[in-house]
Amino acid sequence: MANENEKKALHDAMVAYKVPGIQAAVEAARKAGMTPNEIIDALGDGMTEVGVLFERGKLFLPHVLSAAAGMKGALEVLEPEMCAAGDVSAKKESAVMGTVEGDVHDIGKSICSTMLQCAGFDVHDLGRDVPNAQFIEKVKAGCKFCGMSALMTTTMVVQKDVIELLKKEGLRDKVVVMVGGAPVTQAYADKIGADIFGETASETTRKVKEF
Ligand code: B12
Repeated sequence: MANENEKKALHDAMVAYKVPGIQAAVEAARKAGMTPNEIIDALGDGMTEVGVLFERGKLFLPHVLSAAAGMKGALEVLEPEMCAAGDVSAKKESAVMGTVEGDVHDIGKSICSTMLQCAGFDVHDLGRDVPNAQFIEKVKAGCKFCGMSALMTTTMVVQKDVIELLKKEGLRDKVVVMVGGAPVTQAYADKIGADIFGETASETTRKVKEF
């Protein structure tokens, strides 16, 4: 199948967690004609594998940090190209994105932010460990979409807290709430009353555009 070798090389370079190796695999994939989205998806698969190996004690924190740095570097390189290929004619709706309070995992959230931006959205990315009140302020300021990422079972509950806060402020009907992150499921999104659950950045962008 097309680009299967490059996909495997991207995945393997992430698992090998060395930044120069990741850069070289990205370069080779671009030369082979893979799109930025395809490259990011393959790197994301590799990052997930890094997580599994970390959980099994086969990789340690410095390795995870190095893989994360490689992923971020790749995102920076690919972002301009992604945006050039994106649907810039789309109406510019604004979206606030952030990783919830108490959680510093921001790789997946940043991928989603970048893809939304490239799809023509005006994205206000608040970063990670974002205090609940900052999401509310952005909705008050006019953001029509509010995206919250949580990577830990201990922080996914914060997504619910922000939704409750939106209700308390009378803002819930004015905003489309999106939730995501590895432990979050469609069932959980339904339970806390979110509008959109995104398992991947591509799926998130598709659902947001449909909304
Ligand atoms: C990389 C990583 C780190 C890096 C983070 C670097 C960074 N800048 O993000 C570092 C090393 C800093 C780190 C730290 C910690 N980590 Co960590 N980490 C991971 C790891 C290995 C990978 C996460 C990742 O980047 N995945 C790849 C991305 C591409 O996938 P993703 O985030 O799921 O995103 C996709 C989708 O979910 C979706 N999506 C994501 N966000 C959003 C948002 C919206 C709105 C939507 C719609 C969709 C969406 O789209 C994305 C792209 O397709 C996971 C393992 C795992 N299985 O997830 C553990 C993991 C999440 N970490 C864990 C833990 C415990 C920690 C620490 C507490 C460790 C410690 N003892 O210090 C600290 C956290 C401190 C804190 N307060 O947050 C646990 C959490 C367990 C739990 N309770 O649930 C995990 C599961 C590992 C484990 N089993 O132990 N970690």
